[in-house]
Amino acid sequence: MAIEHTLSIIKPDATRRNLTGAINAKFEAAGLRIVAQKRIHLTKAQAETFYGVHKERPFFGGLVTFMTSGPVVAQVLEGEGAVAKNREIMGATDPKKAAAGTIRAEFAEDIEANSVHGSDAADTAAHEIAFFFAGIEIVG
Ligand code: RTP
Ligand code: MG
Repeated sequence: MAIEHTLSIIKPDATRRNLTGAINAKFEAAGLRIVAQKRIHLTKAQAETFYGVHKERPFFGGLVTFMTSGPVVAQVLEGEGAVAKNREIMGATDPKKAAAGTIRAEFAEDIEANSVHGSDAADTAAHEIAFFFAGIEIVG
């Protein structure tokens, strides 16, 4: 399988509980390399743009409020089949449905405050990485 890059975000519920290292340990144990990383506090406009695909969904307003409620850690993960592998390590959106051992099963508070974001396909990964990082910041 090809080496891919995917965009990951450690969400405000997880940064607040000091879980950045524990989550990164899971990525690294699974063979994903963190090739870029930065801690930022998203503005409302930035969160609305990033999650624009969901703007008609009933949870959009709550999601934007949550994603701007504290700092996030945006990161680029590199590895074989990184997009699908990261989604597997994250687990289902709703932590009640997430498989044992996944990040969301272990750390998420609920379906909204679910600790991590991960790109869902190669094309969205490229778009989402470019939203947060310049090429010069990605060091494999
Ligand atoms: P993500 O985009 O953050 O990686 O999560 P995902 O693909 O598993 O879930 P998605 O359907 O794309 O939803 C994006 C984020 O919106 C919040 N959400 N809240 N209250 C709700 O019913 C609800 N549903 C989704 C979650 O933070 C979810 O990760
Ligand atoms: Mg999604």
